[in-house]
Amino acid sequence: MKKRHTAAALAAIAGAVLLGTGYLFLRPADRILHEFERRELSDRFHAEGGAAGDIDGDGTPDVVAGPYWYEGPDFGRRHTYREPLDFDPLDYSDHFIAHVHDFDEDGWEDILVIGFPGEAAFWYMNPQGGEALWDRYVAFPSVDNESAAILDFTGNGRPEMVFLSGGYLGYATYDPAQPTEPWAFHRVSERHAWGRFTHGLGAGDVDGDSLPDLLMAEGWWENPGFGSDARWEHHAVDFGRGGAQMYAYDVDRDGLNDVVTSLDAHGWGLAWFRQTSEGDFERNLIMGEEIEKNPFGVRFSQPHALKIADMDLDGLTDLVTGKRWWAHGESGDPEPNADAVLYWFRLELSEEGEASFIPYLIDDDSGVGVDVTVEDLDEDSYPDILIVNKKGAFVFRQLVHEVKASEWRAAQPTLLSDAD
Ligand SMILES: [Ca+2]
Ligand SMILES: [Ca+2]
Ligand SMILES: [Ca+2]
Ligand SMILES: [Ca+2]
Repeated sequence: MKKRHTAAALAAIAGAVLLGTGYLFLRPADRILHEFERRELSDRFHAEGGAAGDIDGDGTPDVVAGPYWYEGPDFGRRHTYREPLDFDPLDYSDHFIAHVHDFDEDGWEDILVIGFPGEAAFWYMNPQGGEALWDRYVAFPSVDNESAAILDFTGNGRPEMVFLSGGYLGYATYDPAQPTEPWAFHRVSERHAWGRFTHGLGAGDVDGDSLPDLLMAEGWWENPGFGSDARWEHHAVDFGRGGAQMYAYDVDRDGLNDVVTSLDAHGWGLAWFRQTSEGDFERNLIMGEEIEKNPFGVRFSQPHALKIADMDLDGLTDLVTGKRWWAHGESGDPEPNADAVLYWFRLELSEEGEASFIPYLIDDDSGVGVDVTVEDLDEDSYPDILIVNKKGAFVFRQLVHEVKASEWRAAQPTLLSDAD
């Protein structure tokens, strides 16, 4: 497909420099192409999310996809760490969100798995190499929310789980001296009518005091300090119907952290909410249901997983998301059989500080699960992507090279206003 741009449009989308002569100069950084090499690890449905970490301790990242882990750096050798099960794509797996960490501190990375929403989370103890199935321990008996998070939320160097349980929002911690004991849940909110299938959850510093707050579709909860007994104050904001992972960071670099979220995990919409000096949030649609609700005409439904990462290492934090194909089977949700696309959205700031997210298609036959892993898997500093979902398991290695200006231009998405 031939791509055309007016010079002005190209300057607007790429930050390229238009001189008075009408000749377009590209900065060296504007001639870098970011392409993704697709590697299919499996075409079976084992899980809705993967994880990365150095499982075999050889110094290179490996990847976890359901009951298997694959040896880096080429991911060619597969190992089984727990009972392998193939699932029907019309149904659901028992493995939604995973994380690699050495929970018992024996020097070998272990695997934490959050299962079907409302079910238990288990961690699997690495038997220090070998091919035996790993022993498993209950981390927490009932983890609600479809975007439960595993991260170092408290800043103590160890991962915690953030989720809903019994109608409360909170986080769970483990005791490294007793790693096989169930984790302790710390309530943050009042009790709500939240069920196991609640959508949208995230941790991020909304008010700029360096403490991570908690985000849900109905607003954010203000962290009073982890040592404090004070209740976390709820600030009501309409962040959509319930999306995926939610984030707070300063998108437009005005000194106030903003919120980035998918608007409806099983419908349409991706947006960033600009925080005003009054603490209100103004919605800026990145992608809506109508094709014209994205300046580049990109639209896809079911954005059920979202990650932030500086994909091109330009200092601005970009987005990775895609379609969760067949989330409710072949006839549920809007456009269930549309291409299972995976995109990254490059954040661009104009000199006036106006933010735009430029969509780049990575793949059209994978999409996302309930999670998407964005980490540097080949140790070249550029983030790569691991997808584990109903289509199978895939690694997308980011390849970066400088090209001629004409080749770079041809690879850029076309503005709708500029299309033939
Ligand atoms: Ca271990
Ligand atoms: Ca801001
Ligand atoms: Ca960037
Ligand atoms: Ca990389």
